[in-house]
Amino acid sequence: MIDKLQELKKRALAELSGLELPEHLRAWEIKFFGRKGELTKVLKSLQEVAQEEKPRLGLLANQVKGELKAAFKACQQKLGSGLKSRKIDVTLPGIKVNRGHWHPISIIQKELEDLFKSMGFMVLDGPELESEYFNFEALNIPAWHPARDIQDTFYLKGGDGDNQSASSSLRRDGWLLRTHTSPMQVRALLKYGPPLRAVVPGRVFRYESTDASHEHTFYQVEGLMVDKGINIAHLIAVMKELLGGIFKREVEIRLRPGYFPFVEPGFELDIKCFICDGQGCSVCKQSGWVELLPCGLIHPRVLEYGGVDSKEYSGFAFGLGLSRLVMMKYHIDDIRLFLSGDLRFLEQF
Ligand code: FA5
Repeated sequence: MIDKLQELKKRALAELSGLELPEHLRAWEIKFFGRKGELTKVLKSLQEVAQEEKPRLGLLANQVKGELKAAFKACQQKLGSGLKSRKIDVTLPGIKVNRGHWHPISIIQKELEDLFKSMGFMVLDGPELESEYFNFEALNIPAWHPARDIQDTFYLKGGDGDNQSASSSLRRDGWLLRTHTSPMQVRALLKYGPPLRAVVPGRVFRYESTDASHEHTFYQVEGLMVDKGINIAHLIAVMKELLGGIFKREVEIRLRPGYFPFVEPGFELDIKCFICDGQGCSVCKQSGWVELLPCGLIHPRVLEYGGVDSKEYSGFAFGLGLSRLVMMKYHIDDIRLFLSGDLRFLEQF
């Protein structure tokens, strides 16, 4: 035990004298004086030595402890004062802090907001946690309607939703994660009334399997314009302005009939796939076209749900797939990259 104590003292002092920076002191202290430190262990083992040996060894152990503590204090003072006298070159460049930057979806969202503001549209925000009433029913999709199956939905357990409609006995009045930004059509009409021009960018959710062009969480921009005499010509003019403003080049589009219960007539506006230049790839599912911009004239029943007289007013609405638009703009070939959190991807923007 005596040899052990002497050896420990010698080694601890040698290590202490070798320390050059104040930040190393803590590690030394833990090594010898910590809860499981070397000296602590020796002191604990004193309990096991023979009774007659205890006074002598106890004295020695306490001496070693005292000497090491004193040496530690002296070293603390020496290194501490060394730090005070150390010169700091204030002209050296500072440590660069990495500043964040906008996500590619936010970049395009802001561009779109500016574009629509310049055309007199309001930019609105809507709830991501939505009632079945606004997500479906007020959009002319009652509970029995097969169109509900098109959008696989994350329903929430419990809750009564918004008790807005007394009409349908089949209505479940539950809460869900909104499957599209369209619920804001009726919410905005109820709040502001016509004439109305508004866009609503936002995150939407669908319970579906993912692939290169499908995510469970993605972004849309809803747009609507309601006034007297609004027709398809207004819709096409605004769609053209939108695509020209974002792509700043000629974009090949095709318009085909599309079915959405909340518009009549309804269209699907597709753009030629930028990833493969129309040749066919995983993003456009080998078709050469990307479904981007469903739109149409707002169904009279939806206007009525929004408290608008459909005989006096008409309007158009569109639901732009923002995530897919960003993919086309930056030639991104997999939608899953957006939420991957991969800095190698994000730092390119
Ligand atoms: C809708 O969501 C309608 N609310 C759009 C609408 C609004 C029609 C107003 C008429 C009037 P759809 O389910 O097709 O429609 O989605 C709209 C766009 O969102 C699609 O064209 C596509 O670009 C994008 N989208 C749809 N599902 C996904 C998905 N899983 N991942 C990424 N983008 C998607």
